[in-house]
Amino acid sequence: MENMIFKSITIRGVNVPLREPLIAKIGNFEKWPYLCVDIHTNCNIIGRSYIGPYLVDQLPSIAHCIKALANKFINRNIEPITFFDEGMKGINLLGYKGIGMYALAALDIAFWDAHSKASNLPLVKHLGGSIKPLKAYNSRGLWLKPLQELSKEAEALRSEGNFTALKLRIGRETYEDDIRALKAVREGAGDDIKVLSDFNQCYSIKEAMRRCSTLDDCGFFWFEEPIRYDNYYELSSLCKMINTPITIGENFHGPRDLKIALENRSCDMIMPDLMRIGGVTGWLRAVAIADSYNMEVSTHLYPEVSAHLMAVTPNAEWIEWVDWANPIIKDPYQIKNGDIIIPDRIGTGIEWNEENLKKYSVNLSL
Ligand code: SMN
Ligand code: MG
Repeated sequence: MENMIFKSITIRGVNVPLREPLIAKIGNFEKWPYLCVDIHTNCNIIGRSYIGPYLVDQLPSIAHCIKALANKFINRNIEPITFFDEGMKGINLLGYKGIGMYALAALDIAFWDAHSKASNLPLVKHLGGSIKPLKAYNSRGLWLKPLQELSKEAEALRSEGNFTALKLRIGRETYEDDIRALKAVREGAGDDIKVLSDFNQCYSIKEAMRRCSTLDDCGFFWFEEPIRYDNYYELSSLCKMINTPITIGENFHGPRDLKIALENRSCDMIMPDLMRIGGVTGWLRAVAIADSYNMEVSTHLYPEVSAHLMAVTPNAEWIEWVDWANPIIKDPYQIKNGDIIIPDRIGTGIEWNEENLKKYSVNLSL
């Protein structure tokens, strides 16, 4: 296609009830807020994206930010990388992290969706990769809830997609409780299940050193975010003393954060978040840096678009599977034998469940 011109944008907010509440050290959630973006073009193509920026009260401010950034590109030929670089200049005075980056990511994903649709290819093929099954772990449960509930839940979480790995939230009152939680998960899901763990930044460095040493070699597959996410220096001392891989990355705001973390040897594995890393363009740039460190890469949330990207990511490891966006997606992605299946559709394959977008609508005052 010669030219695909960006004509207008629609941004809709929703707050979608979760099947069960999320209880983690970072907060408790009963609903999950999303911004759903549609990029309209001069042809029949619509580019779509969603971001889930955690805080429903912030949806209007982020939506305004998306709209202001989008205005730069109206009536121009859609060129996602050119737009990303201009978008970065556009958020310079706001700051490269936080809502500016979320807004840029939301646009970038939608532009790439449109761009791959224009070449009549799924995003992964448009990027030069192939459609293949990608291994996923089930992350949609095992919150900080009573120990006696974990076993049954672990069994159910494993069997709903024949998963080989689950994520358990830890940082309970005592380390014995965390070990009991791990045992309960294994009882329910089987001894061969891999158990990834997430502390959600709950410790000081001293406490993290104590906890992680005690829990080291208990069989956790990784320890995620034991301390504040940006204490790279302290994270590096933790990495040196603990055998279990330390994983961070959901709080990298743009590829540069990843570079600083890796330069400082602050983790053993990474798991960037599609929104915070800067969408498709941010992801591609980030994993190129990770590759130069031979770093294994997993994902954080956004399994649908992340699956396309993991198929072109060097050293790709785990896709974090959550089904929280399923209610807003027309044909939700499927899991088979623990793998996420990229649908054979052009673009990212995301279309909206219009009924639910209406049902869970949040006013953005745009
Ligand atoms: C997480 C994500 C969303 C809500 C709470 C906790 C977590 C993860 O950090 O890695 O899934
Ligand atoms: Mg996490």
